[in-house]
Amino acid sequence: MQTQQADSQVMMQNDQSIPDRKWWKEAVFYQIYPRSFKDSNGDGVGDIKGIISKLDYIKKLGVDAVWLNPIYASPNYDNGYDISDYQSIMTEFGTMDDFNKMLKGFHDRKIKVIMDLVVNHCSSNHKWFKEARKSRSSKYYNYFHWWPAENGVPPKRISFFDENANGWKYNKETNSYYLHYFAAQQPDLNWENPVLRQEIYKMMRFWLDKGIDGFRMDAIAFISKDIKFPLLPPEYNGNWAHYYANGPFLHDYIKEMNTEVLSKYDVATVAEAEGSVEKVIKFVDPANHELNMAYHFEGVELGYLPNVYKRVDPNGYNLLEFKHIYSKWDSAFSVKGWGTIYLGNHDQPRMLTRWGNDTPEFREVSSKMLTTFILSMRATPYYYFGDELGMNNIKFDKIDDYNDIELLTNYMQVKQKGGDLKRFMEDMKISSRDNGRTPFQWNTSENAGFTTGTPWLKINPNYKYINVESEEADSNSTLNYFKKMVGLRKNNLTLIYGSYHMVDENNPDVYAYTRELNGNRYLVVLNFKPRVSILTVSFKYDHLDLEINNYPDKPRLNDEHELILKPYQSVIYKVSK
Ligand code: TEU
Ligand code: CA
Repeated sequence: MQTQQADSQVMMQNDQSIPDRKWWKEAVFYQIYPRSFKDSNGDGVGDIKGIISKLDYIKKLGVDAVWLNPIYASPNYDNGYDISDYQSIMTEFGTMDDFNKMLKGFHDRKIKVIMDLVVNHCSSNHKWFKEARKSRSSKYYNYFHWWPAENGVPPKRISFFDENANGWKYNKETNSYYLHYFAAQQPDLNWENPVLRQEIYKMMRFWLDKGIDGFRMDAIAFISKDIKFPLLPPEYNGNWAHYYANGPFLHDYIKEMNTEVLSKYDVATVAEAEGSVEKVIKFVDPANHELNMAYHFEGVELGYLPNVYKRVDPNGYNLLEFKHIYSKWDSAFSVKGWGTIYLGNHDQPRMLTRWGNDTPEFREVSSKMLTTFILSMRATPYYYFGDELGMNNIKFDKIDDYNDIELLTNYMQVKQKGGDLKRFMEDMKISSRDNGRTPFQWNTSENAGFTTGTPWLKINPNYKYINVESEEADSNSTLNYFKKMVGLRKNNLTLIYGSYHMVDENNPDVYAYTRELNGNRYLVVLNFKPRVSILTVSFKYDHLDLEINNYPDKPRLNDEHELILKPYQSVIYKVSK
């Protein structure tokens, strides 16, 4: 085993036949939501010292890089996405000294660290905004977008996190309204102002000079606005994010950021980019010299009913549409740039509940099946912490259990309109962001070993059996399956760079594809249904050798080249001609 691995690593390093190899294409990223990972001091909030105490756990997963959600100073209206000082650490999370130690700890273990860059907006507690709002003649006034009240009521802008959905807020001292796409505590920064842009570049250099390995760029597609603020184009009705994501100077700003900052470092950059393939691809087209990877939304947006806030279709999602979306993005990035693949993050419910099946019968198999999908596609995996354990939605019954500003402001909207709050609460059990934010489950002790105090968000009671300690001890656990799958991807350039072709494309129950490179071929087979399903292997082959399987038994292959799969069964074969 040891030598085999070493051999294939040597093989990987010497493989010259793949153009444009990059560490960030070959890496498996692990996303950590620091607030919920590990609390070191009993205040109920995860922190940097907590992360430091678990570096070996992360190393053992086999991942190559982590993305940390924001750890900067913040009043936490949106859990760190409202930054009051970009160059200091949130008090609850620790100090800059802790940060330096953590970074070194990751680097000593050969794990890269990318950080969140949140520059569409800052916090209303940021010095810039506190000064700006005092007077129109403040040198910071133009760091933000304002609508002077003498011009009347500003043209409607929708806010995602506002109880009236109003994206403008009146400020008395300046007799003007400021723009906030997110909460009123998150004023949008004015990228039109070159002085502001330089401040941001300086801040980025500060972190890069410290040695961080890149940025995940939050809501980056929204930074450029048409500052004449025309009426919202009606064709975007209900899809304001797509309008916001298409500002007139967006790509000029990113190109400038690249010239001024990014081009001087070997770093990974990933654009959180709402929008169509044509729009998103611009960020990563190498000819544009902007960013490396794009993180699209189309996959996770599938399966919601139109015109209601985050209500999933009670009939579930359509696997053919799912296959179509992921294939479309694969093919876009096969021509230009590079993509990412994920099913969960801090803005999403737990992948197991949303895309798999969290009933006791299918929890483990469907979780392993989804892990197989994420780690076998041609795109950099961004794997969300806790998914390796098979964590699922907590499904709160009471509004008071929730913390998320998005949910709470949308709840207020429904309430004000006299809408169906019961229904809203039911919808949120499936789709709310807090489902993905409950604390990590380390062991069976009180509070799952996350904290000795009162956790900031309730812990899923299933920690008694879904936790690191129990799963490390069980060779069949989802945790051990994840590690195995990471190993399989990392030792096979074919699973990273190989071409992708769907097999039995119109099969409504099974998602199957081959990955092929330099004569090596793998077949990935994923049964997305809670029942036996059949895949027709529609190409010629000599042997199918099993590489990984989420069941103890092999799928049966009959004489008609049909594979009979158990519920949620997933397998990867090495194909020989
Ligand atoms: O999310 C950007 C974004 O577009 C979100 O509104 C997303 O669509 C929504 O959360 C889905 O429910 C980023 C961050 O990832 C998110 O956590 C922040 O709240 C948001 O920006 C504002 O900074
Ligand atoms: Ca703490």
